[in-house]
Amino acid sequence: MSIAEITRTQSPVPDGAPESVVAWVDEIAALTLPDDVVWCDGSRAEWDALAREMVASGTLIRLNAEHRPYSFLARSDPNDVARVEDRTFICSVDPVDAGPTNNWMDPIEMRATLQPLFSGSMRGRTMYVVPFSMGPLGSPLSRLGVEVTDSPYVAASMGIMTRIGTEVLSQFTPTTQWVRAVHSVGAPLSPGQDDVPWPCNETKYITHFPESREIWSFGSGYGGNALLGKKSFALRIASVMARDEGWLAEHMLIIKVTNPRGRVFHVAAAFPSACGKTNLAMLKPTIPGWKVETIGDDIAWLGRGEDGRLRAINPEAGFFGVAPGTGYSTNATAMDTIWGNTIFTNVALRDDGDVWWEGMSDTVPAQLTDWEGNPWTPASGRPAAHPNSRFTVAARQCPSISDDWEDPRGVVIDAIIFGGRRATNVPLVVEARDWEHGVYLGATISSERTAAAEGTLGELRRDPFAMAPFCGYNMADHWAHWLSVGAELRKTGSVPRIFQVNWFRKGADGRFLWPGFGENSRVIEWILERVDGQVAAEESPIGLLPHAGELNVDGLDISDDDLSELFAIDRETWLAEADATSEFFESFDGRVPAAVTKQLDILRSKLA
Ligand code: OXD
Ligand code: MN
Repeated sequence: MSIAEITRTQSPVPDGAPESVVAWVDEIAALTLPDDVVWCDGSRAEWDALAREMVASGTLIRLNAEHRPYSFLARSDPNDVARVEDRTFICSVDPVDAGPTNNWMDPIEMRATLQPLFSGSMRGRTMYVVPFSMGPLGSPLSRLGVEVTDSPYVAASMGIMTRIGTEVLSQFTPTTQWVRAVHSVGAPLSPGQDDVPWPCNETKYITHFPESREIWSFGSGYGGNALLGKKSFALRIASVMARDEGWLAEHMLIIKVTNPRGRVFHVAAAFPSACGKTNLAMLKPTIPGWKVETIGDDIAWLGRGEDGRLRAINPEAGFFGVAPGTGYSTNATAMDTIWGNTIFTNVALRDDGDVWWEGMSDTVPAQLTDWEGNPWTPASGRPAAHPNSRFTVAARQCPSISDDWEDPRGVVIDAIIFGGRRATNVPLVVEARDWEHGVYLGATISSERTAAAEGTLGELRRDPFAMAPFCGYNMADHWAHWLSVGAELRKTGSVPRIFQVNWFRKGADGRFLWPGFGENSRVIEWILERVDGQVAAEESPIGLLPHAGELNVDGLDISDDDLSELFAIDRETWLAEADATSEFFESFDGRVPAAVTKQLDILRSKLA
């Protein structure tokens, strides 16, 4: 036994803590050698104590309660500001199981790499043990995990983003398959050494072992690198669990939509990062009689319910939203959600003790303290808030949260939407001909890196199913899995309809053709009127389009020319896109399912 182990104090292990968890916590503590081990109970008192300690240590700044009650600002290390995709690994036994869209490393080699990094990495710190549930407690769709972390910021954030603590521990049974998540900022303290407000390490590893359902994250305290319930568990590991168990873990928001006739629908929608998912999740329709309520803004777990229908839960309990660009004119609901009880990270601080970021208000404050803690004025020539600065807030605080957002059975999904950021080619909305065509639309989600010149195709950044950074297994197998889920759903005759949307198409003059934001409700209207059998659609080579005049543009200032450009299909650029897609499919070494490549043949023949 090492000296560090002898001097380590340990908070009592909660009564009834499962043996497998206790044994694992002991094992990780023996490796990382924290000074203390604290089991989080998830209570308010515990969160308050964590916040108090972080204010005392300088990790959090308490905001002026008059403006932002019980809210805090964290400033990260300037080198630890975002997810690090090039340091994110899928360590499957067989490299083919990671596929060409992931960084792969042999699990034995990765364990050997991580061992010396984690050895003693928590010295001088407290290790928090955070039992958490992804999904409502007790839902058949929920899954359990335990994250150990040496960051109080991560422990407190997990308490907002997931359901944590004693109640979660009571859900474990001796046979529960739970996910093991180890997180260390990688900054051990020697006796007497002063800490810094945001400890981290230049060396970073965000690693996933899909076969053993383990996550090991080293060196970063930021967002998805560290709040391991989110991208690491709920997408990368969960996508593998879902493949093995017959469900889907997807990078999708979920909304409930009520039409003027009072019919209720639920929609799941996948968009790549930075395409306005949180805005759509909190959409305020501009068209009369329509209502949108929020169930989730980032991740959906979908599975076949006992009734044979596709049902979904939001596995998270909070929002980790991008602050810049969020304001009363773009997302009033998000602004009303973050009135208080919020942790802000890397936003700017106002002189009155409130926060600010670019896009929060039309008027820019005359002076601020920027996200790095330096004085800032509009003349500084740099953003006051980091572009990836965030708010962390409980979902239940959202004024548009739906009454069924924690329904343990999940909500029935009526329509699935895939979106990308496309300057050219992709119309405002297209309906897939069938599930297989829908899978093709998901597989070909992409964004244009550079604005294309007129009549050409820009360079495409492929982001299939908006899962490129998040799929824990071979992406082509993910498409095959979608096909098999569709086949199962078809047996009971209730297959959700699939649509593709693009809010970002530009005209030849480089202008966005569609106003976006609240006006996107018009597209949701067309989609759900299709689902409800109220409108017809027109065949086109790329799918079903609204009949001319059937997209509701009442009261919208959009010219007929812009409207027809929004739906224009240019044969040449679509053939170029088909070529680019077939090149992309080739990168999967023959693993792309035949039903997906067949869609490419259908597209080409319809364009001919
Ligand atoms: C996110 C992302 O932070 O998708 O949600 O990058
Ligand atoms: Mn996301």
